[in-house]
Amino acid sequence: MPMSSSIHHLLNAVPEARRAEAARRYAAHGPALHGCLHSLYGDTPGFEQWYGSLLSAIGELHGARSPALAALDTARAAQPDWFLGQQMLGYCSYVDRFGGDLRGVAKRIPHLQELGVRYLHLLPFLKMREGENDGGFAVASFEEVDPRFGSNADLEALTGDLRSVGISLCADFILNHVADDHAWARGAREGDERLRQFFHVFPDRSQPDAYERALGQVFPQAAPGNFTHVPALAGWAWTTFYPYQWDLNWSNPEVFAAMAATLLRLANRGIEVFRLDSTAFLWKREGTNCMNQPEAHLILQAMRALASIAAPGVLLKAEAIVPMRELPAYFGQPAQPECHIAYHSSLMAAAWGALAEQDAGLVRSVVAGTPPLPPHASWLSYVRCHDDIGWNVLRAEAAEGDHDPQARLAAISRFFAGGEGSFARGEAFQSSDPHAAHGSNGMAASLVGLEDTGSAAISGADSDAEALAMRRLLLLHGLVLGFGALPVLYMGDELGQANDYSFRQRPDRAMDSRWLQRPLLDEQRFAQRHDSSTQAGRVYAALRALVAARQRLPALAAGEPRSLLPAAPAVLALQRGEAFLALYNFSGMSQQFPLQGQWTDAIERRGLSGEITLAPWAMHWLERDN
Ligand code: OTU
Repeated sequence: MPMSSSIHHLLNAVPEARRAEAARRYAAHGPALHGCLHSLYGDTPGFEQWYGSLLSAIGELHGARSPALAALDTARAAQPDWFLGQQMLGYCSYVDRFGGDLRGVAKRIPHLQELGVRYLHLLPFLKMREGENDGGFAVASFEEVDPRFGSNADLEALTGDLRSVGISLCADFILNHVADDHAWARGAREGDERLRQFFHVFPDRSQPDAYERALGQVFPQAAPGNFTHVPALAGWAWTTFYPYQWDLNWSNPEVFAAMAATLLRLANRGIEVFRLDSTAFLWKREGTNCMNQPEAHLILQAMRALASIAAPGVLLKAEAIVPMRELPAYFGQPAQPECHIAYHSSLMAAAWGALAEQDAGLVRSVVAGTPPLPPHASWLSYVRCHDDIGWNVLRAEAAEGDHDPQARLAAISRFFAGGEGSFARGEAFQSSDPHAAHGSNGMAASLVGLEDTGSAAISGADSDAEALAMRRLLLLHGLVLGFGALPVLYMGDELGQANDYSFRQRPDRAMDSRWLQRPLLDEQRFAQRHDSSTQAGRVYAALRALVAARQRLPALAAGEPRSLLPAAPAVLALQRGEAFLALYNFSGMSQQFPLQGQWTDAIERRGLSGEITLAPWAMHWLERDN
């Protein structure tokens, strides 16, 4: 379809006052949108007609955007770097664990403001599958908020409240799969052939077995295999994750059209950042691990193009827990961009690995190997999240120096499961083989050893242990805040909250140790946050000091230069620009570092020069004196 005729499909439903701008955006992004979709679905009979109806849907949804969101679109289209500044700070939580429901989250906004949060990622809150639902990652309907958390009106009120104080709401867009009680899945089970085509359904095991030969497993213990027999389908459904999460068939253009409209409807409710969950898995190709396939990137580039046309104020964030070499593709190319943000899961895992090894080697490899980003793009840095620390993203870095990567990562995994001499209180994830490494779970405070020092420290009996654990906690947060990304705090970390072991008594959770790091906000520690005589108060004050320092240091903005200086094996010396140096001692031993010139500690405000001593597990942010 020539561009000129297709634009009428787009503009028909756009209010007169917005048509000129919409036409300009389509002129800029329509070629990429059409190109990606033609590459994906051009062989489908009636493709151009399908494309025209897609544009009509996009135009209608663009036209339905509120004036406030349309204004945000215009402002952000004019300032594409709006999310790269050193003031940007994220916070991630579950709705119920942070505020009970969406209205309760609104009451926590002053806490977010005190922390300096500008971006709030609420974990899944749309209507989720009844019963087991993978913490909400099994979506039963994209069209309504889960009644336990409130209503669509509550969501729109919350996004309005957040926007009014400069906080952007991020939500999971779970586009790889839907719950087996989603209307599409129900329809397929009831014999609707069109809806059956929304999924990958095989009549017998021949093709699943062929695929399985090259596939990995996400939950090898709790949900082995990637296919589930569904009697009502008289076949095997593709289920990368839990059996009740049915992978969508993205080779079907109807799936693309349905999910594109879903994203824009959610954007019109005020969601400003979409966390594209499991986005590595979207395209299946026999003989591969069905991750990071070229067509998956075309799908995301098409989503980016349509968002740039219909809702340019929105960001797309790739949740692709894959080796670092695979990550640049998720940003696309300047001429055909993909996602604005991607999780730097290798940096997160390497930082924890360095702590276990008391050697900065892994994190140095990852920082040195972090590829440059296209314009208007950023990494997301984080210490912990609701998921496991996935060790296999580090196989390449762990092999450096003639190490056996499997053995090296297994040793790290054992360390965080509380192995010999470890300060950590964590658990292995989906692996009972001590010589294998899949993932590790635990709250940051528990993994750094703060959990055991809580009570003793108050009595002073174990204050050294608490002080060392506190340094390890701040070391990791200092790296995440100093690296040059959009850093995201995980709820509870600001209070030094420890593991929640109650999942073991829940039959629907006991098989998934990720629930260790999904506690309710500890109201007692929350009440202590301003009291430095308490452990929670000491953590809160120290973290806020780091955030405050970062806010006034332009060198710490996401896009500012990053370089490594030579240092002892246990020390990461990260320079940002010409006048900022971060030193991180990943060991329990004091380390020396030769400073060149005069510097001032950005937190302690004292002068430093010459050979300085880094205390065990210490970090320092230094500003060069003029
Ligand atoms: C993502 O998971 C979510 O973050 C998990 O909470 C969900 O269980 C999962 O998708 C299914 O929706 O890499 O890209 O290792 O850390 O599966 C998918 C387990 C993911 C998760 C991993 C992650």
